[in-house]
Amino acid sequence: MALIAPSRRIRRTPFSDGVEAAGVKGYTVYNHMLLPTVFHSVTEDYRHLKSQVQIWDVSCERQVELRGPDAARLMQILTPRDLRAMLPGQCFYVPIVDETGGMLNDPVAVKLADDRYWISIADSDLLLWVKGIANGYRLDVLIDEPDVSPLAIQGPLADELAARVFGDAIRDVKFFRYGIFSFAGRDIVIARSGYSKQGGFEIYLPDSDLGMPMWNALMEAGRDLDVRAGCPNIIERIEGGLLSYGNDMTRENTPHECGLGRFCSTETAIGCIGRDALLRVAKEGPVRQVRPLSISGDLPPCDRLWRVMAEGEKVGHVSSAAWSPDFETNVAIGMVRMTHWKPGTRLEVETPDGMRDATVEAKFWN
Ligand code: THG
Repeated sequence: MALIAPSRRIRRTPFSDGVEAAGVKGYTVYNHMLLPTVFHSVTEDYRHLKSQVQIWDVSCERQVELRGPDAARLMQILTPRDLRAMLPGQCFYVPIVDETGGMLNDPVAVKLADDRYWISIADSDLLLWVKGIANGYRLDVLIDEPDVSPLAIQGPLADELAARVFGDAIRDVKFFRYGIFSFAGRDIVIARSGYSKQGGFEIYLPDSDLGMPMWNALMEAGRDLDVRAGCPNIIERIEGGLLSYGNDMTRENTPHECGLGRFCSTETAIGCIGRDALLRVAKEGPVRQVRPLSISGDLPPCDRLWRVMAEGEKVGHVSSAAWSPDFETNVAIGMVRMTHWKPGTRLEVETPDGMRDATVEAKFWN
C-alpha cells in the first residue's frame, strides 16, 4: 500500500516522538489520531506482549468529559448499562446506542466525581452525539475533549514496571478501578485496564507536556525488564475476544448481537436512549451474534467483511482474522446467524483469496 499523507487532520500524540524513536513500522488512524499497529513484526510484538511488558501510545482513546450537575443524568441517558451503583474510582465498559438500539461506540466510562466523568471512546465521533443530546435535553453540563491521553502498560510484567515508577500501592488497584498517583508533581489517574488480556494499567496523562517525560520514565525504569514500545495486537485481541468498533460492530448491530448484552440492564436503565428498541431485543434474543471462529489455510489481511457460507447460503460474516502462533490456527471474529452458531458447526469463509473451511468455537482463546 502507498504511504498515507501526514497532515493536521491526522493528529500526532504527546508520545509520537517516543513512538518514532522506537522504530514504529505501521499506523492506523483512530479518532482522527495516529495509532501504532506494528513495531517489530505483528508476531514478534505478540510474543513480547504475552511474555514481557510494553508501553502503548493509545492517546487515540480520546476522552469525552462530562462536567456539571447533570453529568450523571446525561451518562445514564447515553447507555443502557445501569450506572446507579457506579462510584468514583470505578471504570465501566458501557455500550452506547442510538434510538434504534444500534451501537454508536463501546467506550470505558471513568467516574471521577458525582459531577464529572470521562468517556474513553472507541473509533467514532461520540463527542458530537453527546453534545447534541445535552443540548436537545437542555442539560446543565459542559462537554469537551480535554488534553488527556491514555498511555497503557500491558503484559505480565506490568505490575513490576508500574510499581517502580508509581510505587507499590499501584499493585493494589483492582480490575476496572483507578487510583490517583503522583508523577512530576501532578496527580494522575491510573486504572487497571487496557485493550489486552495480558493485564496492566492505563495512565490518563493529563497534560501533553508530560508526554515524553512519562514515556522516558517508563522506558528507563523497565530497561532490565526488556520493556518495549508496543500497541494493541490484532492476534492477541482476537484470541481474547476484544471487539473493535468499526470492524466487528457498527451502527448495524445491537449490543446483544455483539455479546454485550451482559452490559445492558435495559429494564433498570430508565431514561436511556434506545431503551424501547433494546427491551424488544433483550426479550426476543438476537438472531445473529458474535462468535469465535477458527479458519484453516492462508489468509490475507481482513480489510473488508468476508461472507460466511453454509450449503451455498450466506449465514454471517467474518470481520477480523489473524494467524495465532500459540493456537496454531487462524483465529477470527464472526457474526453468525442463530441457525449456524452452535459450537462445532462447520462453515466456509469467502476470502479474497478463495474459500476456507471454518469452525464455530465454543469460546475465545483465553
Ligand atoms: N481502554 C480505554 N479506552 C478505550 C479502550 C480501552 N477506548 C476504546 C476501546 N478500548 C473501547 N473498547 C473496549 C473493549 C473492551 C474492553 C475495553 C474497551 C475491555 N473488556 C474486558 C473484556 O472484555 O474482557 C472487560 C470488560 C469488563 O468486564 O468490564 O477491557 O481498552 N481506556
